Amino acid sequence: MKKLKIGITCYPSVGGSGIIATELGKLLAEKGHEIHFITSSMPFRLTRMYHNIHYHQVEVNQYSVFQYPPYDIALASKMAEVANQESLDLLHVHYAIPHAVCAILAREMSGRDLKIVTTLHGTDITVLGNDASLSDAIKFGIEKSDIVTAVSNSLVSQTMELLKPDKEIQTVYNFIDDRIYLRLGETDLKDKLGISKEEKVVIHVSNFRPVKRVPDVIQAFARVAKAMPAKLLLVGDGPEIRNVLKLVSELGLKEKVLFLGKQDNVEELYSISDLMLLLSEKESFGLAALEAMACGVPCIGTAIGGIPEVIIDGENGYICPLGDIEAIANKAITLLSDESLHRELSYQASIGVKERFKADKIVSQYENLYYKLLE
Ligand code: GMT
Repeated sequence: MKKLKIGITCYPSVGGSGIIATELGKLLAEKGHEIHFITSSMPFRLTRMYHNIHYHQVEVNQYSVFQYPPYDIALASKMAEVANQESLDLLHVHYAIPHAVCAILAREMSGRDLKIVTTLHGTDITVLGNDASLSDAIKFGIEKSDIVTAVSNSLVSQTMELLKPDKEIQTVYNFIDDRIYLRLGETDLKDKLGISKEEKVVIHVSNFRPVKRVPDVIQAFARVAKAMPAKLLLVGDGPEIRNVLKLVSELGLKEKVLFLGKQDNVEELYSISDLMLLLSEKESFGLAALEAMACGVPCIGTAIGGIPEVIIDGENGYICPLGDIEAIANKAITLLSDESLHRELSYQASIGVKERFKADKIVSQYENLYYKLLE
């Protein structure tokens, strides 16, 4: 099969869509394709040198005539420039707006039959899709892309319901690189974090936006901590952090909750964790739950969006109604107090993830879409 030249655009800063886009680029490069990241800054997961991965920075100049810097126009120009210079076969963009719309403009500017694959990640639909000033542009981005994928069946249905695009949208699930996400052997990390051997470790990883419902995590953990010795690891940072700090203090949990901020090697933290809580009110997939499960951590999630496609109730964790703190805490306490149940769910978590969301399998699905498009 001919090796492809692929341009990838994503939000390069911390976030599930940036992680997936970057990991996809790295794995495609390992398969011999030539990858060109066209982004506003270096994707944060691009930590080592690959001879066949190139990075093209989008530069946005600030002129006094502009009230807002013209990022979208600068991105489209860069996409067209790279497409022509490098003879790209296709652009794979993550997020309908602005990225798909910029890619459509770039195709026009390049004058070439540049193919566009768009992957929807959630926020572009579930949040922005409800904004009347943006929904037509999102629909346009979807309809004018050559292929559109979404990261869960739930996101496909929500997009169809909300925007009614005249376009087929296919589910291509997010994936996990099981060479990185696996349960690491015994370390002294628990000790270093001041967690004793008998304490259970509950973890939550997110960008602390209101949709993540971190206060629900704290409330559920408060009940767990009453029932057994336990610590809560909070990983990430974002707009809700002050409210969360306040709640932790009000509930007298300061000694039991560790605020770890943004962390790169989360697999080390998952490897000392017994349970992950993902209690969001919007979540198209829940990549953090997938990463945790690959490290053998069962998850409790809400019956929202794509979460029930990742966490299978009673098999590798539990699904609870949104905001039902009692139900969440009861499930957590049952799971953490029953060693054999925990062992079984933990085993199923890591095994199931490898079967359903293994990187090789999902990356091949994207590759097949590219080849079909270029036939
Ligand atoms: O969760 C976020 O707030 C970040 C957002 C993003 O764009 O990175 O995550 C979305 O994409 C991830 C990767 O596909 C999914 O795992 C998240 O569920 C999705 N977030 C939402 O739907 C809120």
